[in-house]
Amino acid sequence: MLEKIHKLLEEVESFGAQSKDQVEEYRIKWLSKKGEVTALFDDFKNVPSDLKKEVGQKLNLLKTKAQEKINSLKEKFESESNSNEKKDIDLTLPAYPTLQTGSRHPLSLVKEQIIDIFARIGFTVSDGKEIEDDWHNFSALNTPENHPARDMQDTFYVNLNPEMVLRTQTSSVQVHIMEYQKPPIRTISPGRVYRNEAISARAHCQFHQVEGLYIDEHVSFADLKQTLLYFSKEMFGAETKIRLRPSYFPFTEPSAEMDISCTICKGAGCNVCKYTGWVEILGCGMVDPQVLTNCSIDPNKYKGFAFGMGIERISMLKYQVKDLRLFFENDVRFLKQFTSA
Ligand code: 2U9
Repeated sequence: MLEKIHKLLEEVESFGAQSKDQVEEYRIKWLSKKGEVTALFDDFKNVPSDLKKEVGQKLNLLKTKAQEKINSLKEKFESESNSNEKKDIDLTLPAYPTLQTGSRHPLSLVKEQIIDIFARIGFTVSDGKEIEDDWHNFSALNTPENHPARDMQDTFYVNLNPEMVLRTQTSSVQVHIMEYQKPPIRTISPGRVYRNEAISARAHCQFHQVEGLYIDEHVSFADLKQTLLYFSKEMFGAETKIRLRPSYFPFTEPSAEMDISCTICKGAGCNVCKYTGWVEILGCGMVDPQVLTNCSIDPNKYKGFAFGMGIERISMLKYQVKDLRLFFENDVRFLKQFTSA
């Protein structure tokens, strides 16, 4: 028996496995229920009693050594396979799951830019209600009873008695301001407006406006022109030119529409400006004295200028968007093209 133990001890000490499977093979060979070391323990009862002490010690030593060898080889193979797995990790890959970062809506970007440009010359921002009464949306703004803008085909009526409408212009916000605030007033009103239009590439039943109002003593048309020139250069670039064409609005007199030199061809002529070199971006004028009177402001003491523009129109020119509907569809393929500066 001692001889067998010594042979096995030598085998254990010299054993070096090539693989994890081989370690398992030898664990079974030595230490399993039918293993060689286990068999020696079973035979121990037949060892003469004078040898029991020596054989017992050697047998225990063999078992410990075999167990230690198996454990250390197992550990070796496990740590090797772990480090191989680590080697396979490509640290340059993006984190998983890839998180998509959002982007600001182009209309928000342009709105914020317009607010910023006017804030630099002292204009505040006024907010108001989207559902308005007839007075603030139409009557105070000198829009007579029989004006086509009041037609149900142009305006969404929410209630007929009393008449309540989805606002068709954000100048309604400024009527409220004039009613409770004394001049000087220098404010812009960005916001959503509604018109009962068929939806197409050029028209929608909702869009966004910025209307501006400046009321003080001695405000002149020259102030209006210079303010709009400043805005156009800040928005479209320092080389931008403006021109004013006479127009008509119920709430301003005189009234004008303003063009800027085409941002695409710089005035040379292209299909964006229809080969005129100019594109219309806003309407403006001196606030009609009747509108001031309607809002309890003395037209003999105060004058004012006003202007209004569609944010979609400015955004279409700035980003060369050809279809208005894209702004309302929230297609991420469109939206992710816009990043804030
Ligand atoms: C008050 C009095 C007058 C605001 C003005 C325009 C001219 C104008 C349009 C541009 C394109 C609306 O979005 S659009 O369809 N607006 O042409 N808006 S003057 O006049 C005011 C504002 C407030 C108290």
